[in-house]
Amino acid sequence: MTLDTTPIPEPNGQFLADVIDGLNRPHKQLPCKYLYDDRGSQLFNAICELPEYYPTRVELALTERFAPEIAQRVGERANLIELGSGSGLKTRTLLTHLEDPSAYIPVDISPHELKRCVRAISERFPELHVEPVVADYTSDWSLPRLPRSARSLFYFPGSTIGNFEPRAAQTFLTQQAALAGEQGALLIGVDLKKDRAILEAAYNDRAGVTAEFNLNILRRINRELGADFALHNFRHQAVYNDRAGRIEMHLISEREQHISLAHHTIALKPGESIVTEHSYKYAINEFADLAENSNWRTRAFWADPQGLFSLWYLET
Ligand code: AVI
Repeated sequence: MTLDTTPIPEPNGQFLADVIDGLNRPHKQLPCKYLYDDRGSQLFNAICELPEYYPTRVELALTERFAPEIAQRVGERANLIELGSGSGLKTRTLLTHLEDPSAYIPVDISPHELKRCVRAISERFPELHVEPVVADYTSDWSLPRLPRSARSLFYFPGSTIGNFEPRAAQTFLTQQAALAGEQGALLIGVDLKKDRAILEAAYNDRAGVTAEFNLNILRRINRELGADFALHNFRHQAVYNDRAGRIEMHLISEREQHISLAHHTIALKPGESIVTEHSYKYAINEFADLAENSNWRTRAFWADPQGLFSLWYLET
């Protein structure tokens, strides 16, 4: 008899606990942060290029157009703290316009993404002090000792705030205000409420990239937690929930099925859904209230003429 000594990878305890918890709820759900393994991040980058997914394009145009005014408001020698590691055009546009920035501090949970970001920014701005921080910016984290600066400018683009439930959004923004301190500022991108047809098209693209991105969470659970989801038994669907003001991303079970996952069996009925993401949309007055209730003062905001997307400059 031979013993199979191939090591079985230790499943990530928190990931497993979150998946079991979510799939045992009356309305099944999975935390959207698990959409972003390497393939999920690549698919998300592809989503940002899609014709239907307007947020990236419109936010970039707003950033390019208003960067000189933003830079003037921020003033010289600010520390730029980006929540999530950017290295894309928006961050570069901002850094190009800021007057003599003291340091750039990208904060991200993925060391791999941070490395990519540091390389890209340092190549473009060789003189800039770059200080990456590996941390989950949605939980407790602290800033490293930074060069003395006139102001800390927090940067949270992409309407990622929309992926927080409203109460969690307020808690999160309040924490950032405390971290930013007295001279603190926040530049944040916020997706706006609009016609259902535009919203639903943005999350149900014709090329099927968002569907791939959504289904990939099941592939990840199979690979990392040893589950046996058959992806062809699920269908992607994104719908706008008018009352809640959010896009809801679902994986719909196409048939009755039983999934095994770490000594658990998950039963799904035909048509039953697993919610994988909420993406809240704000009216201008709703976000202004949220900011004010989170210890931020609105100094300026900008939106495109069609009212698709908004960019906000807030101070503590
Ligand atoms: C990252 N986040 C702001 C995106 C959004 O629009 O809520 C994630 C996304 N999900 C599907 N498409 C894009």
